[in-house]
Amino acid sequence: MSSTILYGYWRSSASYRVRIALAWKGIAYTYVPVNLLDGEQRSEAHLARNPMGYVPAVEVDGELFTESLAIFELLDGLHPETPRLFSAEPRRRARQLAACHTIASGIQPLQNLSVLGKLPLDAEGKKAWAQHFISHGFTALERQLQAEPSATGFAMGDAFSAVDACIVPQIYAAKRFDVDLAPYPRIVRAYETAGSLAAVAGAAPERQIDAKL
Ligand SMILES: N[C@@H](CCC(=O)N[C@@H](CS)C(=O)NCC(=O)O)C(=O)O
Repeated sequence: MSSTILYGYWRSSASYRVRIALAWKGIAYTYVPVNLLDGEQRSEAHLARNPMGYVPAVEVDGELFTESLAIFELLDGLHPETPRLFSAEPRRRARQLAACHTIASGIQPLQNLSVLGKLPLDAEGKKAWAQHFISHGFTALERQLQAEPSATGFAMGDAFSAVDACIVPQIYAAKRFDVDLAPYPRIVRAYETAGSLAAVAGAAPERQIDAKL
């Protein structure tokens, strides 16, 4: 039987993406917390898992994988019997991947812990920085979603996808930075639709064993 380990952190949005993906696919896994506030991500043990010193890392049968979107691809490939994260149709898949990257490349890296820590700004200045980049990316993402009809409320098309797995954690981060979500009705609708799934609810930060509330 295959074994899957997720190295993550309760509040990490990239870890949250992967928790959602694993739960959506019904893949059992062991969760190993890496405490980002204590700097465990920079330990030799963790750098061997993820050379960037980031979470998540996923270990499948002893083999390590990094980058949440690459992990999504891996899970679709290894578990074809489970619901897909990315469409098999190339055009829709490209649009889904682009929307995921709007979040994973265009928003989240700019408000990551280590980036905020390097800014010569006070707490209010850092918050304004994060709000700016989240709002900029959400404006683009809202347009991307508006171009994709959905009868069910999911982000792109009628089924849950990788895009929803990226939106839920990014809204969680947006709320932490008090971003006004009113201009993004399609993103909020996707967030609420995905949030009603048990798999998504169970992946919430506050439900993880390392949560400190
Ligand atoms: N592109 C990476 C991003 C990973 C990432 O930024 N992880 C953050 C938490 S969400 C992290 O580990 N930060 C630790 C640090 O900045 O020291 C992915 O999608 O997996």
